[in-house]
Amino acid sequence: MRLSRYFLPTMKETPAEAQIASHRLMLRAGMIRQSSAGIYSWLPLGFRVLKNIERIVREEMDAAGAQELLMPTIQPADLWRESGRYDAYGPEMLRIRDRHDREMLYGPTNEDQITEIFRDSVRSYRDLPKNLYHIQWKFRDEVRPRFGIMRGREFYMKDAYSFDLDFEASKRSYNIMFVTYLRTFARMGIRAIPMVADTGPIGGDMSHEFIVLADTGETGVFAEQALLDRDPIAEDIDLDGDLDAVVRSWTSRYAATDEKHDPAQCPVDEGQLVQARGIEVGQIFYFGTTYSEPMNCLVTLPDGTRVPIHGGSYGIGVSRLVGAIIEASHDDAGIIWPDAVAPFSVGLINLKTGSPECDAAAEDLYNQLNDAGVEVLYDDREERAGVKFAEMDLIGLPWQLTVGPRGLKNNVVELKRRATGDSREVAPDTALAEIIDSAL
Ligand code: 5CA
Repeated sequence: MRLSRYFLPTMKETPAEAQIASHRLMLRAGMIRQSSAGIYSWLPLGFRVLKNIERIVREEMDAAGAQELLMPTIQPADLWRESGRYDAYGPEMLRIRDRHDREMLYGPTNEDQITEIFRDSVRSYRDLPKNLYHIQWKFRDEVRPRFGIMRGREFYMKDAYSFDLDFEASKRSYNIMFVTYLRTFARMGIRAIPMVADTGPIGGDMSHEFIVLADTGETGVFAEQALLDRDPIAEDIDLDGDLDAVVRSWTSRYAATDEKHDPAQCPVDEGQLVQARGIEVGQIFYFGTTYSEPMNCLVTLPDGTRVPIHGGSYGIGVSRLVGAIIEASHDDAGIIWPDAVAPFSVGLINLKTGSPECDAAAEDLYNQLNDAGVEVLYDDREERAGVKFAEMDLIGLPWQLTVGPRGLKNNVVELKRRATGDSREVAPDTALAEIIDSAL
């Protein structure tokens, strides 16, 4: 993509309304624009990151055996009356009436809807287990929407729903999601720590939140250092294996939000206990028959008896993750994207657009990167070098490749890694090989 043609409305000034780094940087980097309180448009650069995160979530859900579907954003109120939580949900639910005066709502979550779908289509215990998920916009009329897309009113969520015969089977579905979440977040270049959680309006009696450490997080957390040292990708867990043991190896270590932390009860030595702040990027719930009983979601057993299924639900804040990743990964100059979610892998800077040598060398690199399938944003604008460098640092692409007249005389370009700031002068071919090797 050529920057001269790209829609990237960056801002030099720090927007006054933004209180935390990710909100400031997303506005300044031209990723989002506010429409009304807690509701945002996703501009091209932000949308690319959102889609990258969504892709990783989808790949991991599919690998875990879950199946994707798509449910509507608007739901009938009667569905929520059937499950018994229409009134209980309170003012966070956006309630609307259609032209026939029918009561509708903009879905804050979809347990009721998926239970109806399942009930109407599934008869036998042989149809179990199933895990169905979708990635869809949600609306919650939060009292205080804040921090940009981090606590929005409209937000993008992956929500999955499991259906099992009994508690034991449901626990297995829960465990699969537990380890899948650890992998999913690690693939995005962040560490999320599972912590015991309250179930709130979703209901049920077992729940974990997955929390990413960041100074600006809304939640205070305490966690054993050993949890931060683990690498879920390297562990390469077999989803058909003994997941109880894997989950226990996480949950037996101390990790608690400040609401649940009790210094008197904490078994960890001070030297091993990390006190930090964190952002909840996912939450999983086991709620048993909370929905299947009132909604009559039953399956028939071999002996002919009909029993309510056991359910769980599993959310990931896809849009919140964009902010959470920035909170966990930025510096004074701007965002530092982890490779896996970066909107482009490389920012190619032409220091002297209009000079035949620089244009030819930069165009050649641009074409070769594109041909190799590397996503590259090419700053071909007639701008000052300082402006180009500052904007590249702001938008935080993993690699910066700079072509300038002085370097070209010696057949070198500058290759910089955004995360470390390390920069080297290398031959264009060497730079290409290194980028292609790391990006693909
Ligand atoms: N139905 C369950 C799981 S499928 C559910 O709704 N869980 S939740 O309430 O915990 O939301 C799931 C995830 O969505 C949260 O972990 C959080 O990352 C994200 N989320 C929740 N509320 C907001 C919000 N107002 N703005 C942005 N993301 C949010």
